[in-house]
Amino acid sequence: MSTRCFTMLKPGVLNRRLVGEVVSRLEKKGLKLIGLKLMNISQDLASQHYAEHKGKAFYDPLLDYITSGSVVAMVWQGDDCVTLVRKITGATNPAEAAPGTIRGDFCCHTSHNIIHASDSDESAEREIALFFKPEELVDWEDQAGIWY
Ligand code: FUP
Repeated sequence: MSTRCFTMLKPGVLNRRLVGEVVSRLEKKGLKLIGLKLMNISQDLASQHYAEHKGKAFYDPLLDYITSGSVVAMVWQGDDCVTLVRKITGATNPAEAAPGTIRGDFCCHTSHNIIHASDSDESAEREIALFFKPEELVDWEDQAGIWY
């Protein structure tokens, strides 16, 4: 069943010129990009996005980091989209992320693990609603989709 996944390239990815590399990996898999924007995250949005981590030791540094620079917010669509995106993303801790995954290839520390990806269909819909207006998503006609 076609579902959606929210992903976000965290601060530093634009600076490192890695946006195209990461987008390319998700595109080449066959996922469909239906939302994309550069933005700066407010404290309010950051605290809503990471609400489940409030109170944990890494919460304040996480909010400081995620609001420290511009990010690239994206929505991807496809069959089993969350599962596929998280496979390509790799484990939360870059030391455990397999080589060939985004986190396995491009970062060293959990606190700067370069990409966020929703962890369930429910989280995806919650996060998409936080970051995108409905009219910012474009479900374009996909003639090539059948080949993936
Ligand atoms: P993930 O779903 O893989 O992004 O992982 P989590 O939701 O568990 O964590 C969200 C973010 O919190 C991580 F991307 C990085 C940060 N984090 C830490 O900095 N330290 C930790 O021990 C765990 C998470």
